[in-house]
Amino acid sequence: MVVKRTRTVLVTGFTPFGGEATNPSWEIVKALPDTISGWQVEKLKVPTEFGKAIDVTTRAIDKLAPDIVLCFGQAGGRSRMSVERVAINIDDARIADNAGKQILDQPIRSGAPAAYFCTVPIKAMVAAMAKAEIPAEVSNSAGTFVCNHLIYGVLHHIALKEMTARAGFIHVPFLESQIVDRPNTPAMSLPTMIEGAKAAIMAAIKYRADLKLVGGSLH
Ligand code: PCA
Repeated sequence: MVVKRTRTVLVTGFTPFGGEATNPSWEIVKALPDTISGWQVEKLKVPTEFGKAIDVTTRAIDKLAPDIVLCFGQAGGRSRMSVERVAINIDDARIADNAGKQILDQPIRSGAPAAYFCTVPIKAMVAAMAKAEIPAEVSNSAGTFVCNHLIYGVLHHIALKEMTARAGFIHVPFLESQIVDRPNTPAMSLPTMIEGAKAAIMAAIKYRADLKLVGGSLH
């Protein structure tokens, strides 16, 4: 007998940081439905802290064995939903994290690869959001703060443990409430970003469900 297990996508969002009252990434994740395209959607709130962010997320990966891990983070100043292509092995923080730690020019994992490519279908995810009339783009840098740190740690963990999970990261703009006192700064509404997240997740699920072989082409 073939037992078909429910497939799972783990989605994460961050706690507010840098003096903000909210973090759109967690607001988006919190509002997602519990199933998308028949897959289970597991939601995790991640602290904006070096080290701890990776620990909390990799523990959830080990527990849930998700087929897809999609992390969200705020990128204030960006005007579009940005699907990240790559994570680099460096911490170099402009501000302190939520534990008061400001790491400068340190590798995340010494001796580990300089970078990992995200393993979700980034172009298909951008196209799915564009089709839903939501501004989206591919981004070639997730920065060098806790967001890049987290996705690097997740991709490294999956590689070391030889898991089949695919992982990616989406940076999102500020919410309107965050730019009230910031003229000329882009923002996006929460409902729009939730729709964008759903479209991106559906595209990642479709790709993962169609994938016959581990390690197939990404586009
Ligand atoms: N954005 C930060 C960390 C947490 C978040 O939401 C970043 O871009 O690194």
